[in-house]
Amino acid sequence: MFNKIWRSKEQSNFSIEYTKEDILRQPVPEHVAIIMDGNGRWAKKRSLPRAAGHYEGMQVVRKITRFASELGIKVLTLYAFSTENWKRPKSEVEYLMKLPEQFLTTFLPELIAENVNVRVIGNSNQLPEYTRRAVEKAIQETKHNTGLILNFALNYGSRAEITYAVKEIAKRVQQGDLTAEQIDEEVVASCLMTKDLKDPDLLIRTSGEIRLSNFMLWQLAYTEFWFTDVLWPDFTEQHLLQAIAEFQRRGRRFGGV
Ligand code: V07
Repeated sequence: MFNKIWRSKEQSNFSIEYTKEDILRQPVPEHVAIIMDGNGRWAKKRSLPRAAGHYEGMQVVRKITRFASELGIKVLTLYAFSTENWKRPKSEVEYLMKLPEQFLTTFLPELIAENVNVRVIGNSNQLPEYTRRAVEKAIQETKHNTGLILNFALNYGSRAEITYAVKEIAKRVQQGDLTAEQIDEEVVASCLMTKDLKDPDLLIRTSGEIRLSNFMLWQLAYTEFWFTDVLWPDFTEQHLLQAIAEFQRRGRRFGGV
């Protein structure tokens, strides 16, 4: 309570700054999902190549992963590359595909030391060999870790995920392992790539876009949404605290009977 600092609008975009301790007094969302948008725009504003924005965005992934772990968040799902992103210029796609390897070469030892469990959702088959190899190594070397689950959505699209699930279920029915009557929400959820994860409690999207862009359509049915104009490379720990504080405030207002 006493840690809140009031600032004038000129000094900061926050009317109230929160500390980690403020936030930890109430339940923290267990699963936070983030659409990390605005890297290209961040670069453009600085007359830098788009790649510079992606690189800076990757540094923010490290920072926010550390902080999510400190806050005791159980699952952090990050939208790193969508099935739509293949439509971008070839050189940009090539740069993006090198980021997982670059990220993990320098950061995997820390992830291991911090007991982080790396996972990926999305279609890995279409990824370049070096990308797949780096990601697979991280998954293998952290698979017994019991701390934060760092879940990257990589070549992920929600409609493709749901379509795959429908096919899976159709095959089971065809084989006689399941009847049409037995298909319920639990069966559908068990065929999604998130089958071992609870649904996100909080979705954050940066950069001022107010849409889902084919991200976790099924899983976000009951999720609280928090949108900000801040570009992903400018996203700080304080922004995450702001989002969680708002999540907690909504919980207090509607959580009662
Ligand atoms: C990417 C940086 C963050 C902003 C969004 C676009 C650019 C981290 C990863 C990553 C993915 C899998 C993995 C380890 C790291 C990543 C892509 C783009 C394609 F196992 N950041 N980041 N992958 N950006």
